[in-house]
Amino acid sequence: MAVRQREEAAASLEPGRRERLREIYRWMILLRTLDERMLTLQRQGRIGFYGSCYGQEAATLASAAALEPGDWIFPALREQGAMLLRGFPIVPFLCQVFGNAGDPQKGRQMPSHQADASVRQASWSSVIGTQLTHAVGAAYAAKRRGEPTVVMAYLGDGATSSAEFHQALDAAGRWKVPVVFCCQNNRWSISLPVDRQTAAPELWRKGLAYGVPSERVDGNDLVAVHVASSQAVGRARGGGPCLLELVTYRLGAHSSSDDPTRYRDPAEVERALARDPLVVGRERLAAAGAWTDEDDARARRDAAGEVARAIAEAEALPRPAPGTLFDDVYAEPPWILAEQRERLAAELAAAPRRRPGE
Ligand SMILES: Cc1ncc(C[n+]2csc(CCOP(=O)(O)OP(=O)(O)O)c2C)c(N)n1
Ligand SMILES: [Mg+2]
Repeated sequence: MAVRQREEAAASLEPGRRERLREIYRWMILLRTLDERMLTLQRQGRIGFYGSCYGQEAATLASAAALEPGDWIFPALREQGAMLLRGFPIVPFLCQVFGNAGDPQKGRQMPSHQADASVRQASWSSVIGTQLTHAVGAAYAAKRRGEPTVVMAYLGDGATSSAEFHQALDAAGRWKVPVVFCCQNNRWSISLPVDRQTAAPELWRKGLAYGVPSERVDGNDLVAVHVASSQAVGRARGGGPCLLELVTYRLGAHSSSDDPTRYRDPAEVERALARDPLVVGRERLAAAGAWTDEDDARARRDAAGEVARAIAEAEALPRPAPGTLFDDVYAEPPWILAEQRERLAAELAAAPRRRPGE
């Protein structure tokens, strides 16, 4: 399949899709608000680490919004916000970043690596590319069981140079499994620009080598992303894989541990800001009469209030209880762990202040 231009799709805002697009745009505002606040908290020392989606809100949310509740997401590094759109509550989402008692992962995972089976989202894969073979495995299992599940597997431009990308595409093409690969080409892999990373920077073409229908989409246009993703998910359900290259831009730092002014020309970022997905999305919706200045003001006000309330609630929670260290590993803990848990409880009861940091 050749690359398809999405301008015609971007212009089409049929009534059935209108409300969904407004909803996605509200989530984009909420995610932007959340990322800004959390990066401030990181600089204030209130959280240790944060990975932001800044500039990639349309690519993340408008693609995930094409899924049904029973479908799975195997994210890369920027798609945690999809969990919120798919119904995961914001307070436990934030508790994961604080690593506190409200964190469903009990403080054991690196911050920003949210995951929850209730919304069928696997963990952010810190090892670049490994989620792709897992996603193909999950899609293969769904196909063998005759389940209608679609798996959406995200990756960055950098991940297209990983061995797993090629293994996953090869297997998905061969087995015709229901997986949609969403490659967020944000132009950078930490400090390496995409044209220095690969001799074939039109990443969508890499899918064709494996017999996987592939196309390039404007990843900053929520309408284009949503239309392309909905079609891809529809084709995958009961059908085969496809690869979408969502062309976007990482407006922020790689993570809270990175300083892009060391390697990136600020003029490039200035140019990219003209195509900020929040700007593009607002123009798209407003041009179709689907978004007003009042809608915008209300959405921003609501997002600021909701984020502030959620942070206050999450930050007030204590650390995970030390005994939770022993949970979730064995269905029936072996005697040696049961004994250690009892000993820890006894020691803490005798000297409760000996917890580190207290
Ligand atoms: C296998 C592996 N190699 C290297 C790294 C270090 N690393 C972390 S993020 C990253 C860049 C990822 O770039 P990309 O796939 O484009 O995703 P983006 O960060 O742009 O969303 C690298 C090289 C890693 N985590 N895993
Ligand atoms: Mg990248």
